[in-house]
Amino acid sequence: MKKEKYNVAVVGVTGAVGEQMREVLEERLFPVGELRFLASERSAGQFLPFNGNRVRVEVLDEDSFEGIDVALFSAGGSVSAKFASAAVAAGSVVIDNTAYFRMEPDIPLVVPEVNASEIANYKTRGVIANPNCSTIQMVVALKPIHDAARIKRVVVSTYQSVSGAGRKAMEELSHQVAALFNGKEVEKEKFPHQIAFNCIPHIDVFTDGGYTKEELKMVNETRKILGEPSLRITATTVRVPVFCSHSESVNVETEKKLTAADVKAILRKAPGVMVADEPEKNVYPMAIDATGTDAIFVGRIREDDSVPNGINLWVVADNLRKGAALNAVQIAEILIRDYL
Ligand code: L14
Repeated sequence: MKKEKYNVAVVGVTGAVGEQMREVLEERLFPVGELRFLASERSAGQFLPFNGNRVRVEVLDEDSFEGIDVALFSAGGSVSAKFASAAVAAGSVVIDNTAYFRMEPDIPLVVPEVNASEIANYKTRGVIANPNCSTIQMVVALKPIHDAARIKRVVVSTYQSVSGAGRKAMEELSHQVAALFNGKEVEKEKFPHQIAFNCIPHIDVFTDGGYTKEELKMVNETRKILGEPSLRITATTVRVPVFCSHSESVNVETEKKLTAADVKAILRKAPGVMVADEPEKNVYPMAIDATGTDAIFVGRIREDDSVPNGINLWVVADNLRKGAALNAVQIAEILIRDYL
């Protein structure tokens, strides 16, 4: 018999994504039975609001998952590495928002608008991986184009907000801006350089080939989610002094010719996508408009005449919501509807 309510644990509940997890669960009326807020010793003991109640944050340990149906993890890869197995052993399904499990072949990597049917494969390991924020917003826009005309190659450059690096990183941007206006020394900790009034072409760590891990995540995760292991795709990921929402310039080459009008029509019908493309009225997607919303905004849709079948897109979404918390909760909704 189907349960009416599901016991949910949120790991990393005090973080920037954890906060959005709480909001999204509440907003979408997720049928929450028992709710367990989990965090490190440092953050435990505080109370956080949920549906008009105050929920105490408990210390995460091996015994935290007794009776939990769905465990949403967003406390960093090392925490997932250490505690996901305890959750699975307790019978929970883990939805993991870190890079830790994403590329494991027997773990589904899911964006509901693109490959919801993969959720069925949670059974093998008890874990479903939530993709990287920059990957999620791009594949939601690419999938309907791929279905219509087969994508041959993708070149993407990102303009990523500081919130992806967490609350401290957001404070760092504020503090640097204030310091500069007050003639004080800029302090830096979360980013390798001053982020205020700057662009830093460096997210996550560098690998031997000269790409950062963030760039390789976009390449490998996109291939996995689209089920195209040899898709030609290259990425440059850049941190910009924006608080929330990531923007992306995406160049796409397709097998079949699509006009800009074709692409607009395809994207207008695409699930999760909002076309914002009226250049004559200065309407195009922007980070400040996307923040706090659920959609993937696509605009600046135009033909790239430097190749036979090229299209340029500008794709913007709230990286903490669709890029993280919302995507995870959407996965949880399908999981409980179809499998638990
Ligand atoms: O892979 O610093 O989920 O903006 C996403 C945010 C990696 C770091 C991931 C950032 C993270 C990234």
